[in-house]
Amino acid sequence: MPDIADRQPFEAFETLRPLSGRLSRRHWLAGAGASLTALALPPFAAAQPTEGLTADGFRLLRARPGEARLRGPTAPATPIWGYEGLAPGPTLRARQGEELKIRLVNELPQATVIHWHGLRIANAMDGVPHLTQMEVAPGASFDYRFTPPDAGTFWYHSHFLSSEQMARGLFGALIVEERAAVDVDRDVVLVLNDWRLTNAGAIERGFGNFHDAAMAGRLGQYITLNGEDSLELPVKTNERLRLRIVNTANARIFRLRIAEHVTRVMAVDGQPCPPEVVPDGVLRLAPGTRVDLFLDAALKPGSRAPILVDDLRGGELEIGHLVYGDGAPLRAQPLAAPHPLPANPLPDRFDMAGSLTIDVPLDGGGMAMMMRGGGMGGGMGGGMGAAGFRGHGLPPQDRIWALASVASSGHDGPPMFSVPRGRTVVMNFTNRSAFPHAMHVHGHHFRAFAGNGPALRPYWLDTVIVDPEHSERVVFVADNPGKWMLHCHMIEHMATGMAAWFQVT
Ligand SMILES: [Cu+2]
Repeated sequence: MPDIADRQPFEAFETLRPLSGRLSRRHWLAGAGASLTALALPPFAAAQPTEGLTADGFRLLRARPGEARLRGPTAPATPIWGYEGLAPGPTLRARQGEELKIRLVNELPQATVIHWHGLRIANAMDGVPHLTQMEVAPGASFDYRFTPPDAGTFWYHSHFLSSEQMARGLFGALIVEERAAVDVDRDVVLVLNDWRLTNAGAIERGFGNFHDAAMAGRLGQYITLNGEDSLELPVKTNERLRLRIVNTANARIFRLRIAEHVTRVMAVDGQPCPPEVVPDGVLRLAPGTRVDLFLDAALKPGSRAPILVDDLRGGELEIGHLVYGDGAPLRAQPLAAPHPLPANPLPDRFDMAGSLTIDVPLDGGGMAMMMRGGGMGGGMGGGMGAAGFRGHGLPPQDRIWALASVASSGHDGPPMFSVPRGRTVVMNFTNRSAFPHAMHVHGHHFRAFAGNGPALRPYWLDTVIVDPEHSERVVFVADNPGKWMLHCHMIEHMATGMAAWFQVT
């Protein structure tokens, strides 16, 4: 069990103990000649290009089979499913307050839908099968159109059979640009994912198997940035980069750092926060979460600095590098400390006295019996037996996890709660299982309390890590009418009961 008792003031950025210094050489082959294909864009590029749109103004997003060179440029490509056949899919760019029109065309052999993670948009566009729309059959299409209220870093992914469809590659970043330019030299999207591959490089099957579901979820043994085995990100001395990091993995929590650089968090889960230098440089990123960093490239021309993630065994893996050009610095000195990003129009007046408070214990999974000394009601006998939760929409053998003692598909049965629009909701998540969970609320951002008192942490979230034996108390104004899902973003946990929905009327 990791020691997570000592909370940093800036809780998302948990300190990682200094590591042994031995770096994996997994990528030693990939350094020379690796492609320079970071998704780097000029910071003030036009939001959505108008070319390539349908006659009625939609951008086509075809979900279809494709190939990706996940193991480097020389290894055989991996057959994937991706938007436009790419994994990650194309980075979509929108402008705050302007309508985005996307036509999903399903060229897969399965039905699918798209969920727009973190976007506070109309419920009918949220992309949750049965709750907000029916799944889109093979050969069919669905028009999504919405106006993002918030500028920031978001992402999109399949929300149908997602243990399989996300593991096959159906995800991508969605950037909503601020109305006014942000003072950075470049805007770089970094999509962080893990993949479980066979020796031959195919996507390993066994999606949603019982072992994954009852344990940490599906973890992959290959880690990519922007679908590349070893990303080379070119930089210039004294350049300021905005790095938009997105964790699209099914279940893996990454600890990520960029060696030899100071990084400053500017936004979390798409929402600006007071700029804060990351303690020890290590970000802890749950599945589904995003962090916007400003990085001032302070090394000499010709330098290289690794981008590292933990390997879950106390070591680190190199997954890419900042590669400094040999030319002159971009400017003589790095830029001064940045101003905060402009705030988004979030509902931040919490009526605590009139709030609806919901206790949501998180139960189930393997090892619960062991951990709880055999006495936990919802635990799994011998670590792997039937959990015995009552449930909605799931057969008994798939009821491995529960929210508030109910194992649900997340769209069947009654809502966990129903509130009138505008009411403040407090949710108290208590993790009584042996695994961390990443609790995600659709259609809303929330604040987390700093402890048992009234103080709030200085940032907004749409997904919060709840560690074993810990609680997280969050608050939001239920201001978005509709039927919204609430679930663990370890996708295999979601698919086996750790899901619910609530209604805002
Ligand atoms: Cu979970």
